Order: sequence, then structure tokens, then C-alpha cells
Amino acid sequence: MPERLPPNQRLVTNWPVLHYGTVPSVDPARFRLSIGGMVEAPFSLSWAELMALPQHEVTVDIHCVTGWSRYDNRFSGVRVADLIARARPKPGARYAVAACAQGFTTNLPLDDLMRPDVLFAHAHGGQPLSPEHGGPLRLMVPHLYFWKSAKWVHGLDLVAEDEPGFWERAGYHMRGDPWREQRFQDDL
Ligand SMILES: Nc1nc2c(c(=O)[nH]1)N[C@H]1C(S)=C(S)[C@@H](COP(=O)(O)O)O[C@H]1N2
Ligand SMILES: [Mo]
Repeated sequence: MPERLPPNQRLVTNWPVLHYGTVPSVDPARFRLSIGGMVEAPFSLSWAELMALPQHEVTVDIHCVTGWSRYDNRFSGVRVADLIARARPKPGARYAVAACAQGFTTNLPLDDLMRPDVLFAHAHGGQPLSPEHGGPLRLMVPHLYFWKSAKWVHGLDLVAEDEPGFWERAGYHMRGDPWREQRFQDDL
């Protein structure tokens, strides 16, 4: 059987809450999700518009760089690939920066965001995401370390060159593949 736990991770059954700063309160009535940067057709969506789009469900394992992993998390939301396609990336766009409440950012290769199990997630286990876990909306990028799954996300900016986000500027890896243990900037 293929290994399910990435190297030097330990399994937890609780769901730790981890982030820099305090938990922001995001009002869905004022919420907008914006897709912009190096795209032909930038747009933004209200909460109602987001919820009216095709919804998808994934059951995924999550892996935090501090060493805990949690299996079988059921998330629901909108495919990031669908929204990126709708914005029509310009030819040179290869990376994206996710923008969140309180100025938090994280950078990702566009190829990683185009995978079908990558969501703008608004529910976990069929319940709305709690504010501590990033509600109303977070990125869910299960194949990378969990800091890439930005909580309280409200924007995605496509860019040509990879630009470090919040944790990446603090020394974390630009991509963060848990199977290759890409934890810190000097890891290959
Ligand atoms: N906006 C924001 N998102 C964030 C972080 C953060 O500091 N700010 N921390 C990341 C880290 S390091 C982890 S492990 C996960 C934790 O998500 P959880 O609290 O739902 O377990 O959120 C990620 N998303
Ligand atoms: Mo983390």
C-alpha cells in the first residue's frame, strides 16, 4: 500500500487551530472574492454569487509543517481552477498570491492551484467553516503543507514571478510539498 503519512509527520484526530494574529470576523454580506492580476478578465463575486456556482466536495488529508497530519477531512466549496479559467490567465501568468484578512498572503504555483481537489472551501464535514478554521472562506490545497491553505481568503492575484508571502518571507519554502519535506527555504 502506498504510504499515507508524509515523512516526519504524526497523526492527530483533533483539529488544531493555528494562525498568526487574531481571528478576524468576516461579514458574508460585505464579502467579495476577487480574481485579478495577470488575467484578461478580472472579476469579483459576492457571497451569494459564489454559492450559486457549481459546488464540489473533496475528502482529503492535511499536513501542517509543524508536524501534525489529519486524515479524511471533507471540505465543500468552489473549484479554484474554475475561477482561474473564468478570469482567463495571460500567457505569462505562472504563480498566484492569495490575499487574506489582516494582510496575510501566501504564494503558490498556478499548476498547483489548477488541480481538481483544490477548493475555495466554505464547509467542513457539511457544516459552515468556523471563524477559527478560516470561515467564511479558505483555500484548501491538500497536497501542499497546510500553511498554503490560506484562511479568510478574499483574493487571488496572478503573477509572472513567484513572490514570497507571509510565512515564505519568514523562511518557509516557496512550494511546500510535504512528500519532499519542503519545509524551509533551503530544502530542495
Ligand atoms: N490567513 C491565514 N491563514 C493561514 C495561516 C495564517 O497564519 N493566516 N496559517 C496557516 C497554517 S500554518 C496552518 S497549519 C493552517 C491551520 O489551519 P487550521 O487552524 O484550520 O487548522 O492555516 C494556514 N492558513
Ligand atoms: Mo501550519
